[in-house]
Amino acid sequence: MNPRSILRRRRSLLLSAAGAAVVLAASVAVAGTAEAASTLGASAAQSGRYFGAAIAAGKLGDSTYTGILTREFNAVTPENEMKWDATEPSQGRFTYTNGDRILNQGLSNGSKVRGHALLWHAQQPSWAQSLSGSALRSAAINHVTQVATHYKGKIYAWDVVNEAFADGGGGGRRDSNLQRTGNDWIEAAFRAAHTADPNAKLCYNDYNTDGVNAKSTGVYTMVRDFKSRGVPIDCVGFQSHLGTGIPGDYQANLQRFADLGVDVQITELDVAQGGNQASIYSSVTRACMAVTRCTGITVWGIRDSDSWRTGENPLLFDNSGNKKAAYTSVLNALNAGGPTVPPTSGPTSPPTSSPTTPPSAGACSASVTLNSWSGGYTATVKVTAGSAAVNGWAVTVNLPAGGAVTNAWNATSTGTSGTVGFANVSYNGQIPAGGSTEFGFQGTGSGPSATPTCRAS
Ligand code: 9MR
Repeated sequence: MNPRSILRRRRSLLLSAAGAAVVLAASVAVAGTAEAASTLGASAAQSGRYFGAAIAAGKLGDSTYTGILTREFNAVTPENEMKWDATEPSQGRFTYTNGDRILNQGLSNGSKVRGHALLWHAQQPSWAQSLSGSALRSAAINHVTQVATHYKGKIYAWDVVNEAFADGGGGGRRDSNLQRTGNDWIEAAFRAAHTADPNAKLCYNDYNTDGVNAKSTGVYTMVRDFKSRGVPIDCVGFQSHLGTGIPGDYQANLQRFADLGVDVQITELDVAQGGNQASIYSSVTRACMAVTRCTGITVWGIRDSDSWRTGENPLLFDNSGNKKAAYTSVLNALNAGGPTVPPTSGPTSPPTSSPTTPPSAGACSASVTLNSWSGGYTATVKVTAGSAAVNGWAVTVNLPAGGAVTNAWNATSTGTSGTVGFANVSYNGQIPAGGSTEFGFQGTGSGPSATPTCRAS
């Protein structure tokens, strides 16, 4: 959908919800403490949070722009430079020049870098737009793997998948070429990203999910399912492109996601200029500050003239780079403080240390569930311990001729075709008596038809 019409729809939703919205405080508490910091980033950092901006590589030569950037912000997001059309303009040819400029700008300023976005229905290169089925699935997973590998160890959080849920009341997925490759495309993307960069936080990011509504509940249900099945998701991004209102349950919505065990982040904040702009900015900031797992806020641009919302003046600095009232309201809300983000809420990649004293060995069994499409599949393998605890396991799968394993998660693999071996990784080798764990792999051709064998150690 055209971003303008998305925004129009978004705004009408907000307006229609205005009657139910909380009454916003007309004035903002000023911290007035010795700790009050004078820039957004420094102020956010006092509670372990970041305050970031989406930036454009083409503007880094503008000294007013970079002056505000380096003074105020301690996180950056590339507005367009890490999207699929920018990073893989023709299939298999990767271009990172502008993405790297954003990365280096951020890192050299001591900032966190949010990667945006590995897979999205929009801003796909034309070659990907014309693919479908297994060719698109493979290309998409390869894209995730290549880009996340290029930036491995440098990205604080990746928007692995952007805007995959539909608007309207259903709470279901948006139709797209990616969605038509199978409902599991999102988890396949998260698994590939986790394999490529185990230390980046992996986020799902969307708009119109800023309050409790059918769309955000659809995302919530997906995240809950991912957490229950061990799909590596660490965070959810709430874009928060707001009009003249804010959902009354904005903070409660953040909190319900945080309660699932993921971080939450405000990822693309901008607010239409009007009487309420400063107080809406303040409300968003206070909501994040009140949620322990809300790790940071990003505004979608620096000056009003940098915004994608031409003419709406939705940002914190005016066209000349002067601070607006909204800036002051955000700074005050940050300086008012909130629960500190625990340092332990870093990437939730599983521990890598191995047990030193292995428990005694026992038998195991394995079963496979396939999700197939024409020319490919993903397999989920359940490994179940027998009557004794298992300290390590090896599963053997026989693949039909012509197919190959392209990607595996939660296991190491040996071989890609014919008889393929999978073994536990450090964090899932130990299975209690009668317990089970899961690993998965993706392949071309048809999936295995016979029950895999399992050997315990
Ligand atoms: O701000 C981005 C603008 O420069 C691009 O033209 C546009 C293309 O779709 O994408 C804008 O950023 C979007 C972001 O990547 C995802 N959420 C919505 C943002 C505003 O459209």
